[in-house]
Amino acid sequence: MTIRDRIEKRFKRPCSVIGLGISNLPLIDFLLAHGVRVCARDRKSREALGGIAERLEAAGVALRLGEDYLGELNEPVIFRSPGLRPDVPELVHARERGAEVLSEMELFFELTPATVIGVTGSDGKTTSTTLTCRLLEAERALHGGGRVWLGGNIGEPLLPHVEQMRPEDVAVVELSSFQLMDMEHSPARAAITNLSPNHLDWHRDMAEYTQAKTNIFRHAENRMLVTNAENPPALELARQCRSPVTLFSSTRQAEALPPHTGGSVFLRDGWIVLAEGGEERRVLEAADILLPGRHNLENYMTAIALTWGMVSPEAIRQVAVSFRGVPHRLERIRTVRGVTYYNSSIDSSPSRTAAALSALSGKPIVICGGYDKHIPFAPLARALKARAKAAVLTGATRERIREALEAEPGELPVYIEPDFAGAVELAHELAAPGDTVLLSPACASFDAFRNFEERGECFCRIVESFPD
Ligand code: UMA
Repeated sequence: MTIRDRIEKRFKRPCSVIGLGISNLPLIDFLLAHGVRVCARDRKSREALGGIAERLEAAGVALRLGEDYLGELNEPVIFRSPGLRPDVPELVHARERGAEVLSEMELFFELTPATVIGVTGSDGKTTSTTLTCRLLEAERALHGGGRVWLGGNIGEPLLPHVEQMRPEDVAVVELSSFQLMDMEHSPARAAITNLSPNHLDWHRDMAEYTQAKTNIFRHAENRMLVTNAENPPALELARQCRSPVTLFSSTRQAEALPPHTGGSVFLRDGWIVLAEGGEERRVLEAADILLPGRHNLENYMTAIALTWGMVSPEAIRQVAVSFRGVPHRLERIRTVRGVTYYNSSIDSSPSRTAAALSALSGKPIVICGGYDKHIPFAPLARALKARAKAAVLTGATRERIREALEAEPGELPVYIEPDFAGAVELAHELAAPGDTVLLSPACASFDAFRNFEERGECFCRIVESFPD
């Protein structure tokens, strides 16, 4: 049966899609393209959605927006956005009356013929996910094989591509606790990078957050789990896993690891070694890894364990010597005269800028602004007031962000420079040794660039041109 037949059979009646963000807008397009009728819901008003409501209406979607967006939730199938808690009373009632509640990610798992590799954890999941993808791509370039797809919480929904996927392909997905919380599928190969308190504004407590992560290995498709032997909460969780568990450690060797059912990845004589079934294999010389720090060594261990048997040491080394980090996402460009520059051009919404600010230690000078999506900037103003040293505002939204900053209590030096290159130069002039300059626009780039990559590359070029 083709995917089209499966969709037509499964979704005969209208579906509800709750939350009109990165995950669900492509989901709605996918459902519409397959003839499914959709009721789209979001707590935001029509105005706050900035053009999305009109586009959906024109495509024949029924809308329910604002305060009562969960009213009359009568559809038999309901898609939940990651940000919406699965236990809000309306969803609980819907389940009680027999409705099925699922997500874009679950439908992807259900439909994809590709082998799925999934990564979750409190830290390092984006780098580990990206590395896993890079290792598989390097192997494919060297020795052939199926296509490699990268997506999930990393920001790229994969469902729209599912019809192009083949059984020989591999899909590498980053999974958040929000996505995992009620998931009834698991990836074939799974990793939990580590566990530490996170998202406790959304999860009830640490126990709920931790328990959500178990869905990455709990369901029938799972064949292996990889986790960090040096992280007691992750190790504890791995005890619940029925598939073989591979442990990695950047401080202990195989002999010293706690008993476990799968392989071991560790350091011996400066090499990353994988031991399995009584055999040891040197995989990569740690000194070859371009990315700095122990946490990146652990990210490599995660990716190596996840792709074991799928990639050659040659492919791993190629990636190690060339991979400089996830481009445009908190990408450290250079330190010049004591000032460190980060490119996070991918941050095209206030929430992404807030996340970037909370990931950096210290208070950076932030370059913000760009294309106007007519979204509210109060959350951005709050994040900047709490975590920035100064803001340099540029692009089409500069005045709107300035107004939002003026309305927010607290002090923050604000500079306006309409031209993007001028804004980068200005941040450079303002910075003193020890400072950090962060490009995190909180807006899309279309006012001045073709896409966020072009904007990030422009930033990097200017930063590279600053004299030592
Ligand atoms: N909404 C409601 N009611 C709610 C919650 C949300 O109506 O109770 C609406 C919002 O008004 C908004 C829409 O739903 O219009 C947004 O949906 P969302 O917050 O569920 O997020 P998406 O835009 O779909 O993006 C999500 C992830 N965001 C969250 O989990 C909060 C993105 O991860 C992810 O890239 C994307 O799906 C694709 O899979 C972001 C993130 O911060 C980057 N993730 C957290 C993290 O990594 O730590 C979990």
